[in-house]
Amino acid sequence: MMEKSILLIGVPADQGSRRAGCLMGPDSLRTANIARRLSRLGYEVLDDGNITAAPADEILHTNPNIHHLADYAALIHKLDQYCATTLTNNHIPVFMGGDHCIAAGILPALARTSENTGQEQFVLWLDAHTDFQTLESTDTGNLHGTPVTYIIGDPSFDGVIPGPSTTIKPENICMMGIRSVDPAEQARIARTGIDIHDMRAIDEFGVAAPLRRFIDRVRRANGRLHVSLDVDFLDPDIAPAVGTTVSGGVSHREAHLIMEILYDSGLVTSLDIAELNPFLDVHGKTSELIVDLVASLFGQRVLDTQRRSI
Ligand code: EXY
Ligand code: MN
Ligand code: MN
Ligand code: MN
Repeated sequence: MMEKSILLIGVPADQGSRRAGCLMGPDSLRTANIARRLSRLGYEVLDDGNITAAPADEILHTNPNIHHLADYAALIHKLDQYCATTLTNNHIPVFMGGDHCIAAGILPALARTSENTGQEQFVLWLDAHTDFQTLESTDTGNLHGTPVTYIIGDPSFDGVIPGPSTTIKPENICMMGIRSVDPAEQARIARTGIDIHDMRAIDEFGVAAPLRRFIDRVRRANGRLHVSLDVDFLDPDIAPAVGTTVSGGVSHREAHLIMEILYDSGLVTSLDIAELNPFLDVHGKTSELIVDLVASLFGQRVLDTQRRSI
């Protein structure tokens, strides 16, 4: 199989919440030498620069808490267009965020590509949060709490901003690291069929068994697997550079094990890294940890340095 190259794309977006700083995420990962770490594993690594969306006129919503709706719509559209015109099967895109809103632009486009190749798109959502609020139910008005609702095609966006070109089936989403779910999200997400492994489940059963079950489902479906890595899925003690910290997160070793199992599966076709806010970091500690995890996702091993093709 042709060795795939890695395409780095910066998405310096931070309109998903009121706390600024995620727009520095892409350059922080570049400063942590993400390209060099991956090229040392034998990959050709291309950096396509940053994607930004011009702020449009404000779109107002009946929920007065919501802000930046127009920016959200512009970002989604720009990312969708980028994916449609630039991505090919020759490389693995690594989207460096930027707020988790970026997933709302990336995933519908990836799902469309998968559909065009007769494949199913699957998503491993690594996050402390379910990101399952609607425009009506959100009480913070922070749009980074809504991307999963958006990508499955929730009608709350109808008539407000353009919906996803192609939706992700809820049953094709597996969440790990969950430990902060709003009441409005709890009421709805249980009915969707999304495969959720919260921290209680991880404490009881670990990460390997549930992840391998999900990977087996992707393989049986001949699916394509996107990993949406929200940095706040990690414990804030090891990854403080996020705007919505929740204690009791995934450990360094659990995170590396997830990445190593994913690499061994050979099924990962794309990645986004979200919520990294270097303004909140301690001497680049979080950015360097994320780069190390990404290297594990692409085949870095302590003992076995032979890179198997992904
Ligand atoms: N559920 C809360 C809200 O809707 O504001 C917190 C969401 C945090 C979302 C971050 C990106 O993961
Ligand atoms: Mn955010
Ligand atoms: Mn998130
Ligand atoms: Mn989160």
